[in-house]
Amino acid sequence: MPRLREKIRSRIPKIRAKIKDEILSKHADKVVCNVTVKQVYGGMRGVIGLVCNSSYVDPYQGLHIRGIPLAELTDRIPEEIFYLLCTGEIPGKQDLERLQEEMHLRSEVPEYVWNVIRALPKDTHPMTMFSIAIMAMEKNSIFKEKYAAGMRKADYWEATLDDSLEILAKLPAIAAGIYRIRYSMGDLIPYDKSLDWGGNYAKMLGIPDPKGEFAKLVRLYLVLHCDHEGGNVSAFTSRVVNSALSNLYYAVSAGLNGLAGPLHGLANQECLKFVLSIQEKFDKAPSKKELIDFVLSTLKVGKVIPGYGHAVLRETDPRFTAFYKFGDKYCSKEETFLIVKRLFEVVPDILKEYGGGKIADPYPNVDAISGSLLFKYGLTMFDYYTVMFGVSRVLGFCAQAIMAHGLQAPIIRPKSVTNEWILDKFKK
Ligand code: CMX
Repeated sequence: MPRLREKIRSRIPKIRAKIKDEILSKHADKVVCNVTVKQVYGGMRGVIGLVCNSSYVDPYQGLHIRGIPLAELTDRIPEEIFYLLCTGEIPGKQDLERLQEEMHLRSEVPEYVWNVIRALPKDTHPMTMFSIAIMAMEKNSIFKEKYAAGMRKADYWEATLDDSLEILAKLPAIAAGIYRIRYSMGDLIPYDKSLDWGGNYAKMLGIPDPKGEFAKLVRLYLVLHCDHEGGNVSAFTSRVVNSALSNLYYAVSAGLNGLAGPLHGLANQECLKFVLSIQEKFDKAPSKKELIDFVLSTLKVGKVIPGYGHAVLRETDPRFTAFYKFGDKYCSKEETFLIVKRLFEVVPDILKEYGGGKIADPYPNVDAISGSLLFKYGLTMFDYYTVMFGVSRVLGFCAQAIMAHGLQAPIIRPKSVTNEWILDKFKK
């Protein structure tokens, strides 16, 4: 039994006691935030209605994983981050090895998953394939089986941990397999039990990587996208679905479906399209003046500048900064990266002024840069990029689900009202 399981088991009663004795017993009826009519109509932006202990996004300093700023975690590997998300601790060498062994044991993808993927039309979006692949395995849910056998509520978290390990262990092979099948890249590349999670994913994609730089980028990518609080579209969707005790296969697939939207995870695909359209128009990295004109003309036709803005952040995303450092080190001559750099020089100032300053966050988010780096290493099928984002974000979906069940969180069910209800309320 891996130490991860024991760590979580020992933490759950402590967190439950903290919530009961220090929070609910003293503050249960206190108000955490007021909700305005504008927020009710405005996508609930800024409404506090959820607890997520795995990560926190400070508007100015960005993502913190279990209280640790992301910038301090960029040299870690994704398995360490998963352990951290679940337990609040970075694993020691032995604990990490045990988790990796557990993943290796569960890594084999059932043959029928490949049959399902291959049966889909060739022009199916890779995110659709990814979501379907997870759903295809739903019959194997340990949670589902134990629930049917009368599992106690106190044990939900453990069955969810089992489902998490089953899904996570198979994700690199599934995601890489989708890449190879969808783009006719040849045979599937076998899983290598001597490699880590990210290293395996990089290898199974089959991108030539003589210096190991691509594997480094994949590990960094998987660390940077792992979690971003509980209220973003994908994490929230995944949690809502899981709160109905739909097992993790349903919840992960649902979260991925949310991630597939262009205002969320698909933005990285849109960003690279945007960068490539600049490259094509100017046939090289454009001058500052040319770029300003291009950005202004994009805004003028009512399009968003992909990769800029955020619902919570109000400063440059530290995930963007981490990729930027990688780019400066390994991709400094790459044209797509140079365009990204130049956009960073001009876009924030334009967005600050645009629409009378209506854009809350004129700075880049992670999607503004990630694609330009993948592109440099030969991962040029940019409609695939959100799949890589998804592989990483499932770490967060799983950690959040395990903890929600550990705390025996109830079904999520906010209240909605009608226009008439609102009019009536303020008439009085
Ligand atoms: N370019 C042009 N206009 C933008 C903009 C951008 N990059 N970002 C925001 N705006 C506009 C909004 O469309 C909105 O316009 P309207 O009032 O006309 O509807 C206005 O500015 C205010 O929006 P906001 O409060 O600043 O931003 P939201 O919280 O509503 O939306 C986000 C956040 C990310 C959807 C938005 O900034 C956007 O569309 N960005 C581009 C897409 C993108 O990069 N998405 C990835 C985000 C990261 C992720 O979740 O994965």
